[in-house]
Amino acid sequence: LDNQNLFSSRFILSIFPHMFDGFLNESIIKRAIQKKIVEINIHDFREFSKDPHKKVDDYQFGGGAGMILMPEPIYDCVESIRDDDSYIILMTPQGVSYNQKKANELKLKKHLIIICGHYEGFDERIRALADLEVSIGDYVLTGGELPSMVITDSIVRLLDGAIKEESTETESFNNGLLDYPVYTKPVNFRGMEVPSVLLSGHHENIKKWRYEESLKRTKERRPDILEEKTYGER
Ligand code: 6GU
Repeated sequence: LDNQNLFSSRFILSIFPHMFDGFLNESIIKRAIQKKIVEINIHDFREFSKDPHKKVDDYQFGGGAGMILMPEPIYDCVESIRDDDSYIILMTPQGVSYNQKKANELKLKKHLIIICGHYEGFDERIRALADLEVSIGDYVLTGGELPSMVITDSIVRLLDGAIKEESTETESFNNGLLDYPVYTKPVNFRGMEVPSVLLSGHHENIKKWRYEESLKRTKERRPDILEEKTYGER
């Protein structure tokens, strides 16, 4: 069997490396790093600035408000870590919308480099470095750091050994449907009962109930993904 991710590494470029402290040091991500399922390195491209004050941004030509990230520190930083396998992502609200399908594609990349912009924008020539520009949704954030954590989280949990296999197989979006409702103890909580079929021990009926609930929930909440599932993938 070809284990796609026996070892994979991700390099995140950001001038705010401490934003990643909590993310890398808790829960599933921490464990995946300890288990050597993934290696994640944060590179502060400010260290590549040749300016005596470690400047990485400047005013824009033509006039206008806001500071723009300069190309050189980012190019120098990328060139210090890239190899033939590197796949380079630029986080920007102008990028393609991120989704589960993209996560499944990106988990196959052995060596990801994720560039986080910050401030008002980045020099257009930085785009030439990227294989892909990614946005995590139609709203504006102060920088690419949170988005880079969002995509890293979605990828790491898919890597072999990061979490129990079953949980990624049945979850929302993977079969193109939202999750069915789940319950744990107690059977009666403040008058709200666990559906009796789940207590029946009848596996066929449980399976059928879950599928129907998934379908119902998807119809109610996300008819858009249901249509994509029915008509989209030919
Ligand atoms: Cl990738 N960056 C920023 N700054 N804002 C965003 C985004 C990225 N995705 C959605 N909003």
